[in-house]
Amino acid sequence: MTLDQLRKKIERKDARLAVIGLGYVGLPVACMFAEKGFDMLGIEILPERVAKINAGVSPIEGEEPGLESLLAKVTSRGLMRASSDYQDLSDRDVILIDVETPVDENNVPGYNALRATLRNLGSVLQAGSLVVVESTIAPGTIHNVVKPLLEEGSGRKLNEGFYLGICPERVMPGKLLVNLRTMSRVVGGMTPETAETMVALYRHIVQADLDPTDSVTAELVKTAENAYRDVQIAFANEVALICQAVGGDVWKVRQLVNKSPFRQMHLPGAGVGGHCIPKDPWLLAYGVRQMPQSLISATAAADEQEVPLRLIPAARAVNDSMPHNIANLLQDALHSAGRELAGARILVLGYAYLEDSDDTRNSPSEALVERLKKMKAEIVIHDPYVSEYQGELEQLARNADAAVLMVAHSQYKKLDLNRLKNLLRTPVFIDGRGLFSAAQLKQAGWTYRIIGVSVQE
Ligand code: SAJ
Repeated sequence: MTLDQLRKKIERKDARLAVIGLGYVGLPVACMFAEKGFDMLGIEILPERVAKINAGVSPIEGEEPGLESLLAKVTSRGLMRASSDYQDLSDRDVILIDVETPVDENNVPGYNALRATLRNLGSVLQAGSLVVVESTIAPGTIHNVVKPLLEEGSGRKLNEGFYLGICPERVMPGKLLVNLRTMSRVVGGMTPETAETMVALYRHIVQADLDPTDSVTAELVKTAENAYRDVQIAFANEVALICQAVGGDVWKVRQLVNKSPFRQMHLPGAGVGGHCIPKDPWLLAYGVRQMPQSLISATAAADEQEVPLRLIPAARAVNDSMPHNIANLLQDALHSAGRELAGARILVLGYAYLEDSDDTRNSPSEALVERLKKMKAEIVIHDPYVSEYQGELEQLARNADAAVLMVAHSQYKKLDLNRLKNLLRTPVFIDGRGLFSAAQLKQAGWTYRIIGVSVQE
């Protein structure tokens, strides 16, 4: 099938689609195309997820408005089905890949899930089909990893036997469907005609801009937009540490800085977690290491090709240090209250990585708890969204020697500081997200520390 024939099939909604990886991105994408009337096959390696999805039950935790009902609708109407068998892909015209792309302890993406997916897909890939990677990948990965594996596996040449592109997602837990519908997307094709065909596909589910470009640009945009956010947050965190040291209040400083035109200082806090921000800067950095010579501009002198990455690693180091800063504030406050950290009972408020979410991936609270345990503290954790920590807050607070607020869950904004203080053995409060003012905590009688606020005792 030629690209032109494929595009016509897509426009008529006759193209048979598939999504590999029915996680927090793949599942809503599959449902949205199915809802538009496409024949959708979802490939998922976990049998229990396949069974749940075919029963119209979403396996995704947390509040995802509309997803459960949409999944039930498209499965009950037979528009979408899930399978674990890659052979089922042999009649698919378009295959979207939404598998995880984590980095290892050396911040290098192993691409194990992606490579396995590509090997399995290559062996069943139908001639003339279009493969689109939606996962976030380092610049150069389409050229260096995806293209070779698909050509080897299928025995076909790119742009002759199959077509290839990348269209990174811009979703956020809690807003999966609305983000997919309303956020613009960069559409990177290995040829301009492929990009145009991809635009025809995504036009069915995306109401916002679809920006056609090449694959390297698409890889760069996705990783750079998240590296940008990480650096911005790191700047706010570094200013917070400076304020703590020199007698400032970062929350006031930030408010006044942002009155200056073209300033948008982000929120300092107890750390940066999640599935995107801690990982994507390293994918951007990795792109420099894996970019083949052929793609580096011929004019670049040899030494220029070793791009000295200083800002991205430094920002990651600042953000990763914030849970340790919280531990230091806690130790300092306990000393003021005549307590040692070793043997103290610490109530951690919030274990998710993000306010009003149940997602704990790369949670700063995890790093804090690890550090406090090393310092011989006894830990109790509360989180209204994370199932294993949904205990009774006041029960958990009894006889604690400190409360450490790590996540700005809405519930915590309504904490009765007076009532809570009377439950603790030692009234120490560490505010890692700037939810409360020094005046509020002082008035309630706490020994307190607030991130980015110097000690006013
Ligand atoms: N955080 C701060 N200060 C800030 C903002 C966030 O400390 O000013 C922390 C959060 O507490 C959290 C982490 O950073 O631990 C990440 O927060 P996030 O708001 O960036 O939420 P994510 O991880 O879900 O980011 C996603 C990203 N979207 C995609 O990758 C498609 C990100 O690019 C978006 O900017 C973000 O959602 C969003 O706000 O939509």
